[in-house]
Amino acid sequence: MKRSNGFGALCLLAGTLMGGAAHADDIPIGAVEILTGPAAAYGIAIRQGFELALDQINKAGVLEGRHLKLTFEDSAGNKDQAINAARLLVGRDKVVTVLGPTISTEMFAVGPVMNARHIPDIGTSTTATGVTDIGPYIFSTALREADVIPVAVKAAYARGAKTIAILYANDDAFSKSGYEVMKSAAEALGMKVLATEGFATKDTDFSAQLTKIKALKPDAVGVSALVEPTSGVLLQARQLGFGPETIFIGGNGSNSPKLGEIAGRAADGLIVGTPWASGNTDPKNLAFMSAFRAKYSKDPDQFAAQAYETMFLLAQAIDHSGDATPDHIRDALTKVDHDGVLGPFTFNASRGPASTAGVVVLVVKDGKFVVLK
Ligand code: 1QQ
Repeated sequence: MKRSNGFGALCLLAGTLMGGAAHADDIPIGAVEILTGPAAAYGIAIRQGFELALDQINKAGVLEGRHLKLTFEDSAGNKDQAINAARLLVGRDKVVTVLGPTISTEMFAVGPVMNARHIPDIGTSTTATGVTDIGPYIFSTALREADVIPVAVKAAYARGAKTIAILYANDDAFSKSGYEVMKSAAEALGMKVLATEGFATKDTDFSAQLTKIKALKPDAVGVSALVEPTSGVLLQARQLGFGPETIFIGGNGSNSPKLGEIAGRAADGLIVGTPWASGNTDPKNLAFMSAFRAKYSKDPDQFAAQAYETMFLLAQAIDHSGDATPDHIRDALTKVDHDGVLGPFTFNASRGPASTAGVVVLVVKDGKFVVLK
């Protein structure tokens, strides 16, 4: 394995550099993300994070003249489409690494296929328990619900919540995992779980579940679901008379600006934990934020930040792999060490983020996320 010297400096330089053309020595990588349908806000943010990082990496030229060439395939949130997309990237484009898919339900379908083909696959937003247990080629740069939700539940507890009811989408791997974590985190604090209600991700009417829960007068209501159903739950909860005295707690799925776009002020008061917050004034984060704003005329979200960071980790692994073959990239990924917008990052022995410190709890105020004080 070879190690080139320019990589660290690249990250600081990168924001000021310009784009590049296709190259004979392109290194093909692929991404399977949700670019259409109700969960597209996640995949679009992720694509923006990848593309910003890619511009910077390719312009800085740290891969000794080689460029990363990223091809996207849309999974639309469908696990069969995600498998086909990943197969296409490997078969047609000969990608040496796959990024994504976006949701854990898709990763549990795609991961085994990539693992069997010995193609490294890095989820940047997959937070269910067990994702990286799929096999040695599967990595995740996202903190799991198990790492983040207990911090949010603790914040609710500290604000006086002694009882909780939980609503969750029982047809989605991330949502189920988040529910289990919420329940055990609440129980570990001595909170009483008054009710558990399920629904399907596609549902739009949650009034039966919310009516039952309202009668129990819980101090907190946990919602573990993707952003569209979470928004629907919040809108209906307000219509049914849940007021600010009830603390709503979300999971990773609610941590998208889409929540405020759909639910508006009905989302106010929801608390959620995150590994990345826009208010982080570390110079690396400020540089990322300003480069992102310059390219897309809007602020990044957590999903964009995780994707941006992941591209730098992958570039470092490819650089250190020497020959950019999937097996050598996999081995190099286990040793990456990068201090970027998520703070110092290495993988643990299970190929997830080594550090679970630094979870920030946010609260929605006027439809926007602010740090919970
Ligand atoms: C998962 C998630 C989703 C909210 C990602 C968009 O965390 O499916 O694991």
